[in-house]
Amino acid sequence: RHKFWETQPVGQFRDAADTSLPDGPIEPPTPLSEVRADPYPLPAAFEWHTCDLDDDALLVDLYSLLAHNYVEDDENMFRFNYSPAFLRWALKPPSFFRAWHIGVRAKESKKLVAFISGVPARIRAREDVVRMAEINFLCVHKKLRSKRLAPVLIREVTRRVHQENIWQAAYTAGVVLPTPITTCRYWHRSLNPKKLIDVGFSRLGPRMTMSRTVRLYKLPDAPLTPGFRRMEFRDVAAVTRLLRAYLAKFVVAPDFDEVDVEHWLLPQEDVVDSYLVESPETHEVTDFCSFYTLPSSVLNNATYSTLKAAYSYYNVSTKTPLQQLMNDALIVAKQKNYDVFNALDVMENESFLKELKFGPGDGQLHYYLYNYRIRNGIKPSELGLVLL
Ligand code: NHW
Ligand code: EN5
Repeated sequence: RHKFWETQPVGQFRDAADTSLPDGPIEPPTPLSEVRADPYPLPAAFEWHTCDLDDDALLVDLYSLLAHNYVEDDENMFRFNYSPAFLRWALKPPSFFRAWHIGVRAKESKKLVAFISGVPARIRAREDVVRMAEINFLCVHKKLRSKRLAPVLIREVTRRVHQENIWQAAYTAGVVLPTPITTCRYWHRSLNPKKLIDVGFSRLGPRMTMSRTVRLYKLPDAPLTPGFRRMEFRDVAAVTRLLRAYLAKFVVAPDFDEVDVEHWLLPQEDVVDSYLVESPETHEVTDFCSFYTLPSSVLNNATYSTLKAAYSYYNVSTKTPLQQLMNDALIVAKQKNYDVFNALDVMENESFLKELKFGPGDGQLHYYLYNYRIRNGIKPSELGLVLL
């Protein structure tokens, strides 16, 4: 069934019933001297190209490969359109490895035709903090599909991760592979319902008119919580403390330090937005919310070419109720002209989704670990990890 995945150290569907297998690494590390020294062979017309994301021309090539060939919804109406600035942010976190930005080019034309990436992360599974690679942006040009190129890309990124003495990875996918640690649902909160309906992202509910729908999703003009403001550099230490204490509650979550928080959560225009509540009395930072910006191209629509979507990222509430905090996040996203606010049912998100008028989407997101078993998996609410 899975000619490639059957050969890999991942939970195999056939082991699902075996409760004797312990949590933790599936296979031990091998000595670095035994890690294959040279790249896996590609079909003769192609060559490996380690990408330099500081090179603007390369960045635009990667952007275009993904803009035309990356993930679509099940009816091929929308395709993710990660911006160049977003890609640079996603792929150059603290201590990133350039060797993990792996392109495949056509030898003759030098055209970029495939890509896969990893970035380093510390991820905690129960009590165990593990150095991992987060694998993302696996993409093969539409004209080169079903030729078994993806397994070559995956083996090559695995080899380069092993060369850094890292033996585990985390990744997400919309497709089912052996074997998810959990399966999450996407939820969507309309901010610009008329446009969403016009492009086929959502539908007019039964017995609903357009004007009733617009009224249903109306939001105040400005955030309601006193002390709600954008995160700044001076907040990094306070946000790190809040976030570390919060993420400790989940079974699988990143282990963020201040350097990580500065990279992943300090606001960057049209890439990542973070807000917090600073108590007007004590000036203590008590609550935090964030979202990242990932537009989608609208395929085959005469009026609109893109949807501007915000994706819920990390949120922490200690004083402001989470629902009120997320309502303020919706308000600022609406003010910034986003069309839709998306969230997964991870962490405590279930507690506000219905109340804030999110509706379930038709997409799922499966979470995976490579070479790390978690017996029986976990619930989405036990997951404290959001990948981009
Ligand atoms: S998920 C997004 C993946 N990208 C897309 O969906 C973009 C559009 N599609 C494509 O570009 C986020 C192609 O369809 C791709 C497959 C390239 C997806 N993950 O070359 P073949 C990520 O980036 C398996 C893993 O003929 P293709 C996460 C499939 O099951 N495996 O197919 C990436 C089959 O294997 P099997 C996937 O359509 C995580 C084989 O590929 C997959 O031309 C990567 C077929 O290959 C997917 N999304 O190209 C794993 N989709 O065993 C990282 C298909 O079933 C693992 N396949 O026969 C960890 C590595 C690091 C370890 C470090 C210690
Ligand atoms: C991870 N880094 O399917 C990359 N999106 O629901 C891999 N549906 O936008 C991730 N089909 O439900 C891959 N509207 C997995 C995601 C792939 C993209 C995807 C889904 C997620 C999506 C929309 C549009 C569907 C268009 C037809 C959807 C309904 C919204 C409605 C709003 C009002 C209240 C009810 C719901």
